Amino acid sequence: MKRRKFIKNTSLTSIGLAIGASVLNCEENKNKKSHPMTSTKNRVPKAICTWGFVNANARAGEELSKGTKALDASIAGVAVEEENLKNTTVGKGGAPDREGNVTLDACVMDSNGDCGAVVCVENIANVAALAKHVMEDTPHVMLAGEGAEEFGYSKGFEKENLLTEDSKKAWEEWKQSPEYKPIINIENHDTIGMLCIDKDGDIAGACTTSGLSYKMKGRVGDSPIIGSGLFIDNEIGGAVATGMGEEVMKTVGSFLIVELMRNGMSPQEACEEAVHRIVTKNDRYKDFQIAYIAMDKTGEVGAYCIHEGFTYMRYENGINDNVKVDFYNKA
Ligand code: SD4
Repeated sequence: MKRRKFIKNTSLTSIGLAIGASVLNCEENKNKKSHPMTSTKNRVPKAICTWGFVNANARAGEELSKGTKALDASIAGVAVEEENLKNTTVGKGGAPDREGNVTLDACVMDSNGDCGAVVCVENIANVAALAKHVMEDTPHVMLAGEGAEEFGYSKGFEKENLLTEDSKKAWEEWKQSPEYKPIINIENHDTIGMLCIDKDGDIAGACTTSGLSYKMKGRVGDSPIIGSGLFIDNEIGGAVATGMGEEVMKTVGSFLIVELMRNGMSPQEACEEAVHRIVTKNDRYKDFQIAYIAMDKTGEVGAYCIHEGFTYMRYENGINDNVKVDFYNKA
């Protein structure tokens, strides 16, 4: 593809997701029959996820090895961290907002293009599974707050207090001098975003978080926003984001990466370009982290971030590796 046409297509994302999506879909339809990534031969199931979430990624990989579809493997994988009380950025045990409420956000996207999301959920830990119910059992894509919770209880989800003693103690200490300053690479683990490709070659994913620690009440970041925290196009690939959600949302980061791959970039090139979009428009990038991981239809993986310290997990053929990621800020 000629460079000029490539730039024309990709810049559409900055004038709006809806317009960009429809125009790019025209391009996609034109190219559908000949797209090089649609072959389903020789594919090995694979799971990747943000940060060093060894157990979560192993769980997803084992599910894929048993033949579980990509969406259910992703949800089973991220549930490990949603239930991990020691993880203060996902699920039960997550850090609260500045008023002491733990509020969870999550979304899922399936290989057929369906998706579901929940935001500001206060009393249910497995919010990625809840997002799948929104996708499958409602006419909607996203439910928020009490409505999402009531729907969850009707589906049999347990009501639980998500604020653990440890998270409460840390919040009380924070309140002594309440400065809102998200820390780059918090303890080296963070939001979990996961992408799986199953034995049929189908790609799906999930993204789940308690969001930024001590955020304003009602704040929602990129993680549950389809196109920002997660995007899948089963003909092309998928991407997920972690880090400062506000900056990911401004560039519709995961959608951008998938569209860049559609236009011929490798997953690595696409992740790098998406980070460049952020750092070139924002001279405050030294103060926040953004990291992306992406996988294309052939199972090729890429990842890139602003600051050193981000890693991702990769499960393939029974091997679960933690991979160090190249970064932009080398100054
Ligand atoms: C958010 N992106 O709520 C999430 C938080 C995160 O690394 O991933 N932090 O903005």
